[in-house]
Amino acid sequence: MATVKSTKTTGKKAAPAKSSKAKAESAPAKAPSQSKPAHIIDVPKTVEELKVSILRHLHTTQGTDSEKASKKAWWGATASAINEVVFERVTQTQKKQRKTDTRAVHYLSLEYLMGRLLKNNLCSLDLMGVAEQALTELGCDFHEIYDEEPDMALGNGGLGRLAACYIDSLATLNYPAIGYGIHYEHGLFNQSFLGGRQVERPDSWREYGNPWEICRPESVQEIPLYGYVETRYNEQGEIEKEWHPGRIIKGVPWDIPIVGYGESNVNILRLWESRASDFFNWDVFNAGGYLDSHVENVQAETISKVLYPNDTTDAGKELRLIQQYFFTACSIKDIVRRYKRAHGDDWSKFADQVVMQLNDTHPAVAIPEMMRILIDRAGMEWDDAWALCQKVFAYTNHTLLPEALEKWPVHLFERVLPRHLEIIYEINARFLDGIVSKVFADDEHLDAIKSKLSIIEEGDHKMVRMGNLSVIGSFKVNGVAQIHSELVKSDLFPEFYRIWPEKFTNVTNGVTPRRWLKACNPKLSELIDKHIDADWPVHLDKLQGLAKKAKNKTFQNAFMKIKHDNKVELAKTIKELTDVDVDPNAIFDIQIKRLHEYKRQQLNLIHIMALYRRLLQNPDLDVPKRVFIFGAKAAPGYHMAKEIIYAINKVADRINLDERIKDKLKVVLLPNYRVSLAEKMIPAADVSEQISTAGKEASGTGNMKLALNGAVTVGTLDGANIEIAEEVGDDNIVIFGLTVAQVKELKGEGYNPWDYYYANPELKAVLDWFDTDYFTPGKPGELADVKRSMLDYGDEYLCLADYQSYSQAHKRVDELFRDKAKWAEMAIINTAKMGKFNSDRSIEDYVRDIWKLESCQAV
Ligand code: 26Q
Repeated sequence: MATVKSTKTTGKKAAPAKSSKAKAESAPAKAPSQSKPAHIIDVPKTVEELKVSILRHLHTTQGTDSEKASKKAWWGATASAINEVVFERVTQTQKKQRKTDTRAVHYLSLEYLMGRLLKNNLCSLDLMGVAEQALTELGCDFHEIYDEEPDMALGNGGLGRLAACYIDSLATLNYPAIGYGIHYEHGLFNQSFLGGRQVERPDSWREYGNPWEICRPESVQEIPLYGYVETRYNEQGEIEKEWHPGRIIKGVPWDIPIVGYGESNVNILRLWESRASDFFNWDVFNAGGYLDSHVENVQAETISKVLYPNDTTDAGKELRLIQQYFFTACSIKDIVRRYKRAHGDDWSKFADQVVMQLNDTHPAVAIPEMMRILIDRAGMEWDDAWALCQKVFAYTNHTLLPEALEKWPVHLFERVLPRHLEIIYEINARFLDGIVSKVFADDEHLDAIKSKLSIIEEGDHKMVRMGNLSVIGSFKVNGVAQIHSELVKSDLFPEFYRIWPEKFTNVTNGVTPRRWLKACNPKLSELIDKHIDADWPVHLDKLQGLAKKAKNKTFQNAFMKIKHDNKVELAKTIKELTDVDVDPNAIFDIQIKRLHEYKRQQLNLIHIMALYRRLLQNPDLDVPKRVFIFGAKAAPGYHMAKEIIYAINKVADRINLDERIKDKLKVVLLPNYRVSLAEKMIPAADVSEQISTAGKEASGTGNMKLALNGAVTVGTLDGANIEIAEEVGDDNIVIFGLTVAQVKELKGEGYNPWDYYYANPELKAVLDWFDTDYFTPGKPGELADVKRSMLDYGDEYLCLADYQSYSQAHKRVDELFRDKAKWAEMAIINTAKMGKFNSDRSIEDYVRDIWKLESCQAV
């Protein structure tokens, strides 16, 4: 690697330019600010400045030099150089927000699936061209440097990635906001395959440090756990409660700057790391318990050790409840501390300044925690405290699946959070005796209604229902797509909806176009720049302007050439990861999402097997070549999901090596699906598989990312697919399968998958294949569980009922793909019509209907 050398750009300074390339090349000088405080160094803006800064950081931050630096060191040094710009903006943003003392949203989420930050931060700062040139001139391959960055995989899937998109939009739109979460030592596990079976290994994203984060010891919090509650009378003869915790845990905040796009704010994602409290352990230590104090340290540090890898509930796990309480309590203390700095002990403005968004029920324990702070700490009366609480919390529901609704055993709650359980009982009693008794006074089923609405589920094992707590304690409850929000009202919380109809609302999800188009698909972005205003990344509706080019041959060719180039790149990645050769001229049909029976990867699989069978019967069958590409992690304890992974891999092995079908069909399951792999797959997709059973997928967001990059959706009328269909029009999407109403009807009649099995010989033959050793030589029946799930176990997700329609949908895809012009037109229309699904629109919806924030630009 080279040292800094004189280049064409030496001495030139940057100015606003249309693209970062332009900026790198031409740069009139900008007068240095006279009033700049002495500590502020010039932030690197030109190629030459950035090179100097990278080299400086190679020495000072990485402790190496350009002769011997590893790629990791170059990446770290580049990130540190960029931080000079970023942290300057953090300070400006915080200063401005403190000065104006505006209302802010506090996004509470147990998950943030951030992915990598370098490329996105460069893109937001319009420094991509500058950085790429600087790294090239320093003798580095910038692609390789980008690839050094580990993904920040602090989330499972959709909900975690949504949080990441939302904090990006909040910063871009200059809304005062802070994201709170957990600083997991291990994010979502790394996945590999051994003999086709999923193997999980720990993810250690921070093993070699993380240049983006900064520790804030001055904001450490102490969090109580366990112990008992003392009830006593004060001097006025009133009852007072005091929680005597059995343990104190320390929460250490790490701040990660969230860089808004363009000239906008840099907000903060604050992640809490758990540590043993020095204060608490000192006693144990002095009492001669040196070893015991270390044991306590280990227990304390376990709290933020690892992300739970389930995307439905992990029933009754104590550590999970402690994680939830730990990060919510730290966050609320942080929020209250900041509020008190401006308002002292006057709580009257709190609800004007603070709104907390609960990302699903995971942080719902924030509600009793806030009550505890107000009553036990601030000495507020119950009614005043409750009135305040109900103005502060809003709850987003992300699922209708009954098994995914969180419940905690009462006895566990009582042991871990004794005071909170008391508060929950009190909230519940007042709710049931108050508004429920009033609204349903004349209902003959009042008792049944009460037991349904109660926060406590009665029975042999009493449970705390976090969904009910969230609805009762929040002023707004939203679903994440229109149909889902309707089902939240009609099926999930119908009685709550009767009590508070105005509480329920919808905010359809969205994705950030900065990461999911501009940064991940630079060629398409450049083409778009040439045809519409270059500010489309912040005004995504402008993509509409491409629709009028959809039939234009030159534009079609340019658009499809880029798709092809992206497919060539993905084919290389596929080769590297799986050693399978795929033809970029084939249809790239992609299903990327967590593995779950309701998402129906198994439906995709049986259809692939049917295609294979048709080809075996007639190898000359005139069908377009197809590559089916999957990316999916299964929760380590989810048996059937792991069996489906194994089945996909086994079927793939057999098909990919079968010369009889002449490469007309290929199947790959790419290992370790994650944000950075998604960024390579999505730009290369022709077809997007969104095939959940209608009514099961709350929204989906991969559907939006794929369509945005010009993929045609094959999908059910579920979640946001419905709204995508409305936007692109029926001609530009391939819809199949039962509707929500039809699913309900069929289930109501008593669904019998065997009827479909016997009625469709192809389907029967495919399912029977699972019993043989065709895909698992010498081991017949190894895949039989997958068949059983769709027959003996009742086919809960109606794969067989939807099979025929799905197969026809794919025949339609074949026909459409043969007509190159038609396909190009569809792809272009998909990109052009995705404006609605950008996360800036979602955030504006939240701001208007729920958060009521004012934008406050600091930069
Ligand atoms: C809960 C308790 C214990 C352990 C794990 C969990 C847990 C963790 C993650 C439960 C659920 C999740 C994640 C859910 C999720 O990602 N839901 C998805 O959210 C997306 C964003 O709204 C939607 O687009 C998807 O439809 C929805 O499935």
